[in-house]
Amino acid sequence: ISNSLSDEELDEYSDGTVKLRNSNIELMDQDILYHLALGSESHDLQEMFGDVKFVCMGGTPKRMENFAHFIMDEIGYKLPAGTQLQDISAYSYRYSMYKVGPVLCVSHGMGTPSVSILMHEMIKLMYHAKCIDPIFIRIGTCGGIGVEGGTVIITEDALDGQLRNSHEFTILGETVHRPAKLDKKLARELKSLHSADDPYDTIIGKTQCTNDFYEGQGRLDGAFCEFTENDKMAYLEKLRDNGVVNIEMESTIFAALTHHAGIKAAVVCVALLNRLNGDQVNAPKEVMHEWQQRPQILVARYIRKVLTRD
Ligand code: R2B
Ligand code: URA
Repeated sequence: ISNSLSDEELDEYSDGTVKLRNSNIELMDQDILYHLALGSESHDLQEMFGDVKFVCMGGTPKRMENFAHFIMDEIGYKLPAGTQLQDISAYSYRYSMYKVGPVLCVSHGMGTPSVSILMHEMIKLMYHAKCIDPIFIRIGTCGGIGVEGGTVIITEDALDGQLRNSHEFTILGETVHRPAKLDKKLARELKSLHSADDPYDTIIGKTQCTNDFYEGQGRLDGAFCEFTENDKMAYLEKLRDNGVVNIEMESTIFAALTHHAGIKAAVVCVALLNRLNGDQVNAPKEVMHEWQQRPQILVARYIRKVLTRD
């Protein structure tokens, strides 16, 4: 496995474009981004994506399509006459991708493997397109720990199932850890965009990332459960005592791969429930829909701020 650039080199020589720590790619005649239904020879990636500044990702295709329409209004972007918003990756039948000027909205599916595949291809897309300083933001849902449903949570540190601030990879049969670091300044800036008028809290805290929704998050309501309610509560309280405010399923891989690529990133999730009160996600559909707009509203404020700043 060749790493063409060290961390220091990435910082020192950066002109803002994304460097790949893999010298194999530039030696290839073409690079097919299979799961995006794009390729470096079949498409003019620089022409299509060279102006991208923000890559927003979330679990479901519908949420990201909604976000694309929402951000279009928010930044006052007009699609070229006679065109409609299109799912650029429709023919991958895997992920969905919408482009609204400088904002790419991409669905990432659930859990580490799905996000990992997408991140490799999105980072390579940024490289082929020669994007300058793209920022990656995950807009997601989570379970709160001691935090009411509807609360917006910005991740300060992403922790794995064993509370390590890294993501564990298995590469050629070997265990490799990469730091799951997010941009602290970006997290603070996002938090500062909470408005006193927002009828909900926006907080910063640690996020635990698990490989499962049920047993992996200490739920009693999966198809299997071999621990007691007391075991579960003791565990969730231990998480809380360690500063963990929410649990989801993508933050460590998202943080580890963006950090490894030298890309600034943030994770903003809305809590669907307080896990100290239960396991079932049972808020009414309309309520949940409104909650899921909250991280989008915060991220839209950030994007507008940066676009008017530049
Ligand atoms: C939050 O919600 C999903 C599970 O319901 C998962 O993708 C996550 O991180
Ligand atoms: N997503 C998760 O991963 N966990 C929850 O409890 C809710 C949403």
